[in-house]
Amino acid sequence: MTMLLPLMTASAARAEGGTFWMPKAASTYAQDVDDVFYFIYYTDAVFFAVLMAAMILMAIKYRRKGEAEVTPVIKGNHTLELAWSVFPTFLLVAMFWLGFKGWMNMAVPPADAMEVRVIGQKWNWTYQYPAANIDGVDYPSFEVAGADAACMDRVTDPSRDIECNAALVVPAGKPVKLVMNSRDVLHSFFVPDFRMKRDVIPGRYTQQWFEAPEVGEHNVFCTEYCGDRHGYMYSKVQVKSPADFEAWKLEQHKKAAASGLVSGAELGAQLFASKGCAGCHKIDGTKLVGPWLNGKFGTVEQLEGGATVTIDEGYLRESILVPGAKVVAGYPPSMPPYQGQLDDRQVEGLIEYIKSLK
Ligand code: HEC
Ligand SMILES: [Cu+2]
Repeated sequence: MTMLLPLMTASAARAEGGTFWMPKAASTYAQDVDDVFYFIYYTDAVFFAVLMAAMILMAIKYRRKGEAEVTPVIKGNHTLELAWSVFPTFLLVAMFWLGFKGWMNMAVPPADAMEVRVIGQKWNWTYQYPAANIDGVDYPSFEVAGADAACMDRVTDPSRDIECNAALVVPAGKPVKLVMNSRDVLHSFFVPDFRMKRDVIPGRYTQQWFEAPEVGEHNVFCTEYCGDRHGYMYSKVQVKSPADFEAWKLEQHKKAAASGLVSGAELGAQLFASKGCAGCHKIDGTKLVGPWLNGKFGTVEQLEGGATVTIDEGYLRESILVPGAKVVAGYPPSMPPYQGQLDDRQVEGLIEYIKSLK
């Protein structure tokens, strides 16, 4: 039975528009990944067939036929050796080139990509959508998280359906950038239909992007074993038409506003005042004890010692928790470390706040 499993999943994949090897391709770059896969696969298949056939034929043809037969001494053949080194080198360079090109495309999100924060946690995913101004109204950010209350008794009854985990909802035909980190251990965000997989790491931000051209639903798996209920870190990507997506998003924004939930940036603004940041940092482009923090996100910072760093989520997090790790050029290393004094939601709030300062 277990032997049949790969065959069964493969035929299920085919039924849904995939092939024997791959589930259906549902992102703009999925075909590039498949092309590299099939190029390597067929190259290997041809070499395997030729080598095995040659080996069997030679084993038969040149076998030792009698006690008296002496093994000939063969000194080598330069032409042959060069040929079988150079020819495969071209094939390897082609594999590298195809793979590298595809990887570069996947690694660099388009500038106009919509951003969603993805947070991995034992054992579910949280998706946070940023605050937005829609038709002149300011709405707070919102999140769709883990499982809803009705799903929670699955914790005591593992047979309960796990499909009630929240889904990542995105618009069709638009690039989406995921900025991901973990609240606890290493996870990995994998969407097979998109050929997209990236580790989700505590204390560091990783990114990946995708564009799904068609409306549909796709599986999300955690592919980094993270504990007992690793298999429960199951979710969906729901690709909606742009109009449906906007309607859904507006509804979520309104719900968040009605619940009085403060957005990450608002929490950050409160902390900025209450945790003493404002005593050393101004947000109007002037210097105090420390550098001003408005308009900084995405720019390049000069560090003490001559190095530079691009100000992204990872740098902000480090600057807040362990400011001594990278000291801004021209300033004393006098900022106190906030490691252990702020929880993850608070650090994220401060980062959201600093990102929002123009
Ligand atoms: C005692 C003064 C002081 C306090 C309080 C303080 N900082 Fe700083 N901060 C500094 C100084 C000085 C630097 C520049 C030297 C360095 O990089 O460590 C700095 C650097 C930074 C940077 C890097 C800025 C850049 O341009 O690269 C960030 C971000 C930052 N602080 C955020 C915060 C936040 C958020 C808080 C409150 C939770 C805070 N700071 C509290 C003094 C302070
Ligand atoms: Cu996990």
